[in-house]
Order: sequence, then C-alpha cells, then structure tokens
Amino acid sequence: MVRGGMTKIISLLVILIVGGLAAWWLTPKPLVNYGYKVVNKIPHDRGAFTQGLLFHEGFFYESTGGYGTSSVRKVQLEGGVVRLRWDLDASLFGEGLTLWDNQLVQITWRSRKGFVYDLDGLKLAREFTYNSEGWGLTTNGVDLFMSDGSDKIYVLNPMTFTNRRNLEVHDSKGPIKNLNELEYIEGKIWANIWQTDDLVIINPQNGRVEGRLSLKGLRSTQDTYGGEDVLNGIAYDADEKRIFVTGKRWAYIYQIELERKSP
Ligand SMILES: [Ca+2]
Repeated sequence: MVRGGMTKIISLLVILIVGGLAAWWLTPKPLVNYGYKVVNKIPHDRGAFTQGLLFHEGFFYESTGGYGTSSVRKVQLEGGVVRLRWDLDASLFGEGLTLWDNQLVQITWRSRKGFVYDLDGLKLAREFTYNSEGWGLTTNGVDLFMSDGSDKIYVLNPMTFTNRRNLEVHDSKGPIKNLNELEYIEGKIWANIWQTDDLVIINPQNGRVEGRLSLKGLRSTQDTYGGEDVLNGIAYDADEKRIFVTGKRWAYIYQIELERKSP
C-alpha cells in the first residue's frame, strides 16, 4: 500500500513537472527591449546609400543603392577606406548583400536580378533571378534569408535561389512590416525596420520577434541627414562578437553594445 501510494505521488509529481515545463516552453516569452552604447565609430563614405552590410576577416563588404550610384564595396575597418568597388549598371538599384561559400551575393530592388561575386577582387561570377522585390539579405550558412519590405522573410536555397519556406515576422500585436537590411547574429535574424530607429531580433524558426533594439539618438549626434538617409545596415564580426550599424549616407559606422532595458 505504502509503495503504491509513493508510486502515485511520484507519478503525480512527474506529471506536474513535465506539464509545467511544457507550459513554460509553449508560452511565448515576453519581448526583450534593448538600448545601446557606442563603443567605436568608423568613418563611412557619405556617398554610400547603404543597403547591405557585412563583416568578414577585417573588412566590411557593403552594397549601395540608387540608380547610377549602386555598387558593391570592400571597406577597410581602419579608417573606413574603400579598397575595392564594383559599380552596377545605372539601370540597377543595389540592395541586400551576404557572404555564402566565400562568394558575395547581392540582390537588387525591383529588377528581380541578383549577382554573385568572387570575394577576391569582387569579380562577377554569375547572375540569378527571383520573384519578389529585393531588400535585405543574410545567411546562416545553410539558407539565405531575403526581405522585400513586407513582413515576410523568404528562406532560399543558396545554390539555386529557389524558395524553401517563408517566415511571417510578427510580435504579439501582429505582423511587422517594412523589414529591410538583415544580419544573422548568434542564431537570430536581426532586421532594420525601414524609416525607423528600431531593429528587431527574429526567431528564424517561427518568425516571432523576440527582441527590439532602439537606436534612437544615434544619428542625431552626427551630421544632418536627408529624409531618405535612415538607419540601414547591420554587420556582425562573429570572431570578436562585434556588432556594427550604420545608415544611408551616414558619416559613421558605429560599433555598439546592447543594454537590456526590459523586462
Ligand atoms: Ca547585413
């Protein structure tokens, strides 16, 4: 009898613990709000209408937009000197940029045309097409993630550029639209929200926004900027865990550290 009673109690405890863990696991975690601290700033070409930014082995690689001003660039960290530059045809508007298998992949805004460059010398290796506007681009090394200004992130095969699945980016209040430049950082997708000072941190499995970073005040501390010259451009140095952000025609690329605000 005693043994039977103990078994029942243990069973009940196991059910309670497993149930509690399941409930905890399934309940959406509250969104974490972050502020920032500037720890370094690097000069940035005021002619660069930044649409894509990444960091690799001591250099930034940058895609710039505008008709007649679109390019892909290799930019030195020290002093922000542009070391290599490939200009796009004036009919094309450069957008997101990522590095996959030692090649740079660049998309364009409305022409549904993308380009692959050899990292060495920024030589054009091949072109590809896709079926949406192109805004931001990043990778986790397995998939490409592409935004188009909506709340969707297209998950693409990096070799064929065909669609594997879509993420619908949302928080507890609904869809998050205007997703722009992207960066894959420590298992999450970071995205600029066009025309705002906010970045969102997205779960790449389900599209849920898990964090929001306000960069309010970052650009007002520097030169004045035109209406289009919004925050855009996130790069991550995975080796030294450095986060860099900039904007279109901004005077600086900022290295920042996050400060958790709430909860
Ligand atoms: Ca980026």
